[in-house]
Amino acid sequence: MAKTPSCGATAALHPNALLCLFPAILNLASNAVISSNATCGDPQPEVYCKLSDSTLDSSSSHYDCFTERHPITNAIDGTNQWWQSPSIKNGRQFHWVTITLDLKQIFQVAYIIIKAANSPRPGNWVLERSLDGVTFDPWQFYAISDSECLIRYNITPRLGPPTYKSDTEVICTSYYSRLNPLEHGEIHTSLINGRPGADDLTSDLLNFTSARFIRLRLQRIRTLNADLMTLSTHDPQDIDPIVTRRYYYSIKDISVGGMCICYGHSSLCLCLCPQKLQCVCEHNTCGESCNECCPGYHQQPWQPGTVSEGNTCEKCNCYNKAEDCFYNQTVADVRLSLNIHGVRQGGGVCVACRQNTAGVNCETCADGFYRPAQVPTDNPLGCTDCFCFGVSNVCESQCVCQENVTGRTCDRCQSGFFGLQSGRGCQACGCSQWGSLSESCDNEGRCQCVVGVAGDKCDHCSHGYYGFHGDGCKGSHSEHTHTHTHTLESVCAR
Ligand SMILES: [Ca+2]
Repeated sequence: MAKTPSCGATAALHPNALLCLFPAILNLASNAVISSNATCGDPQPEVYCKLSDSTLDSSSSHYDCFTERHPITNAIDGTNQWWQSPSIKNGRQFHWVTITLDLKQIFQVAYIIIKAANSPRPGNWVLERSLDGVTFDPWQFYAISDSECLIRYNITPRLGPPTYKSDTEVICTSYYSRLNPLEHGEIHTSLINGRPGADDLTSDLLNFTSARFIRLRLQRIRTLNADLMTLSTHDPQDIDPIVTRRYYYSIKDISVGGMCICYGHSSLCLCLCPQKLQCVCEHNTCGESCNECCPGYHQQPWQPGTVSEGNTCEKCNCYNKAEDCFYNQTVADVRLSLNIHGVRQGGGVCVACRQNTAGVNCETCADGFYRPAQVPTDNPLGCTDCFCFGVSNVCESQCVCQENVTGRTCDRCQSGFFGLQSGRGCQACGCSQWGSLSESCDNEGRCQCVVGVAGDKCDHCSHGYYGFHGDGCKGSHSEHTHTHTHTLESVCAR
């Protein structure tokens, strides 16, 4: 019964392949919290008889639920002590008893084995499961007869030993509600084995078998056929108690075979004591259930391990400049991300690139930084500050300067400009084309004038010179003894 999904077995046959992993199956009931809404002897002492004691005369054996208690915890204590419900001598309502197990976290349940004690197995009942303890879904129906499956549960009975046509089929069976044996009968319910997805766990089957709460809703005690008519037509309290004291439920053991949900990425489920079990994740997966890729391993999207694929999470290529990354489908579609083999495959985007790096793979430099030629992408020094002057914050070894600004760091004006100011760039020198030695000027905007020319912009004759023109000013002449200077315009006007 306790069979790990064959994925694990297949992995053993192919030790070199990266295949899925499954942890061992544990008895989850032994750590569960169990409760029932009715127990023999609670609140007052109660006498009962056993169906297996064949004679019905008053000298047959009597027992009581006082000297020996039968609390529901006996059903998971690992001993032969048992839980017992009140007999229907106390009333018809004791056909309906509910037992609930809280596994305290969500597990994948592979099978459930229930062992009766001193009574036949329950007749009609529903095995249910829940993730939240509020909404319960049926796992399987059990009925005294095949016709009861239709009458009580509106389900076509599955004849013979239970079989399953789909991963999520909920069947009704009378196989485990038979009268014999009168004591110590067993109910074996398989939730994985025998279903189509058992060999390579499907998500449907994983969802179907996931549970934190398990509920047994017992709805009808199995009776001798001879008593059936009497019991169905009379109130039990009007029937001879020798008959009704024999009808109750008893369970000496409930085993819940299951495992941590690790999505095929763990072969070990460890106790994080006191009370929690957790997967020891492999394949670079993280999370309580190995349900996500570890930080830095998001080059491909997370997937559960399968028989054919381990689906190991793949490391992002961040050139050792980032610890984490995330997966982006668009980045994958347009092939922007390099994997660790330098191939554009996957959608890993590095997060918080260090050392002034940037980009999907931390392969470029952040604004204001550059990588000198010959320095490799994974160099531990990362990128170098551009030290650009002014507003420009972009460089590729050479800063990208504002207009009229030059220098690797944009720290000086281009020829013909002066007065570099951060954010404003440089002003034109405005040197006169005819009166200047060059187009450049000093930091105050003063141009270098040819002989005989003066002014910050070299645009008029100096004292003693006249006739400002294309070749400068002429020397002093007697007829030009005036002392004032001539502007270019006044000269041209002569
Ligand atoms: Ca027990």
